[in-house]
Amino acid sequence: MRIDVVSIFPEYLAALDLSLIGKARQDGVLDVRVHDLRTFTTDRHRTVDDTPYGGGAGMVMKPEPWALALEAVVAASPTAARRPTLIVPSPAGAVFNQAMAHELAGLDHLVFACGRYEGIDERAIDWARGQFDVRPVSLGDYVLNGGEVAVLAMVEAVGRLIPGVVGNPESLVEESHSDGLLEYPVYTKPSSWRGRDIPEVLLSGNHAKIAQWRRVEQFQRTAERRPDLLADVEAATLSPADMKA
Ligand code: 6GU
Repeated sequence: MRIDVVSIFPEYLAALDLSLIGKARQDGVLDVRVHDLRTFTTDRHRTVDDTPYGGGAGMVMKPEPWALALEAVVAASPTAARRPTLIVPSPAGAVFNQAMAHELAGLDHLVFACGRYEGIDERAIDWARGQFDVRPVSLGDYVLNGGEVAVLAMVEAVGRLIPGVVGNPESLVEESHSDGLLEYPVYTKPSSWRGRDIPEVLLSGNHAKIAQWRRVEQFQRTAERRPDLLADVEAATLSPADMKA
């Protein structure tokens, strides 16, 4: 997968050299390129922002450098035939979730446009719809200063779903949100620690019983912490054993 990130703070994305994503880049599974928006300015001061028409607080990112940067990214796209997906991180976007991560993990070329200040001139976004599948995306209902931290989160969530990025693909199967529920609690040695014993069923060796216990824990946890998720879980996935907990 090819990933391009355009930002006025390319150093923010240095964390993508680390850990599993860094390893995937070294292995050639992920081709991540970070671009400094200011290299696409044409004035001496390398200006990327200006005051908003209509007034109001803060600054707005100018459309010209964005168009030049995104044109360069399209020109260098390895997917010449298809339109790359342009993700515009914004608190005004659709909320990112695991389903979206899976969807994006199936694409060949993702481009992230990191806005700062009060956002990017809307005409640049509209213009981009001519060459990209444009998707404004939010991490949740709070405000960040810019898209960079959101890109770190999204690239990690998407990247780890690409075959070959996570060493053991089985670890992707039983994790929070993979089935719409939160993950069950996990324990490791010692079996007794500071007066706390692990749940006895986990020592039983009865794999069916363990699986059933974990399923019940998933439902209890989800009901307590994220009741909103339960509405989306298919009624069909509820077995009588899940219900009686
Ligand atoms: Cl994706 N961007 C910004 N600037 N703020 C956010 C966000 C994204 N998601 C939540 N808050």
